[in-house]
Amino acid sequence: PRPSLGNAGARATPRARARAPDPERDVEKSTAHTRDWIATARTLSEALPYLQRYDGATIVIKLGGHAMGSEEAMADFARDVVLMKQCNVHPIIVHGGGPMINEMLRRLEIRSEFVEGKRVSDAATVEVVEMVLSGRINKRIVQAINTAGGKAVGLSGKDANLMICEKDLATVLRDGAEVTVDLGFVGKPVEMHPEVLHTFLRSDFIPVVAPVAMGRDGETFNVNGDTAAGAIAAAMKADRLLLLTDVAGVKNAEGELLTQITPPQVRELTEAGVIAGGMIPKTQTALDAIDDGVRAVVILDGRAPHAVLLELFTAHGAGTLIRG
Ligand code: X2W
Repeated sequence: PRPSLGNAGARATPRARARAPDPERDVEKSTAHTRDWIATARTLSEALPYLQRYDGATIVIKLGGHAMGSEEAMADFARDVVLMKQCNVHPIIVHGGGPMINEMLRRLEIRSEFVEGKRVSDAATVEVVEMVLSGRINKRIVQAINTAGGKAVGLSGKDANLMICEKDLATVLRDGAEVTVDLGFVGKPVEMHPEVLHTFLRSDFIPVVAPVAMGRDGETFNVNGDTAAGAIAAAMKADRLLLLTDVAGVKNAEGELLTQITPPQVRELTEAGVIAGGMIPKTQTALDAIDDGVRAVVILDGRAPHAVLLELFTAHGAGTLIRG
């Protein structure tokens, strides 16, 4: 690995420049806190091996609806993403927005239910899902990244045929018998066309993807955010898939956080019922992504300050790393 000039200096917008610290003016303040500044410089210096390791890497970050906190937390997340790109580490953001879809469906008095972690989506529901995900949430993230001085581009699985889907079905146990449940317009990705993402990554752009996609007959499909992120990470052969959620990671039977586990261990913990509920779709996404060539997957708490930087650029790490 070598230090890369990457995109250095290419992207400071006038707004970002206006807010940048002024070394001349801040000199008095900095001498008053010399120790703090040395600690800051040391932190930056210690990041060097990580910056070298991830030089030119592709990192897919799934930002779940539960991990999207206040405006301040969103601004921090956006800054971290822009910092990554500035250091020649290429983020692709895939977002969810389950709680925000729930809220809009409630306002419109449309009832909604989940089967196996997936929202049963009739035509009216999928219309609302697309409006909320591709509209409100996608643009909120794009705006936050651009405010931090980045160049985000919002798209969904429909754009440039990024993700073609087929109807997904769920199999559940009812009265001891397996039954297939029709989830409506819930899609599973079956054909990926990631060229558009490669084009963005070669330039300064940061893609932000909403998990909505098209079927072969022109239907609109609602795709689970984790599933979409896994499919995109696999298609991009990403170095890392980070699943940002509202829990610390995978825990053992004693409730202790597991910092690193292998796919066979994930299967054991699932069979033993230790991995359960909402964690199952995440670990399943992780196993599929690793099978499909993603180097490692990390499940971590996106509400923790600077979770992404902590995971990528410090020895500390965060959450649970799953690697073969
Ligand atoms: C999800 C898409 C959003 C999502 C939904 O309708 O809620 C399906 O369930 P989170 O915030 O990541 O949970 N789609 C099929 O995944 O949001």
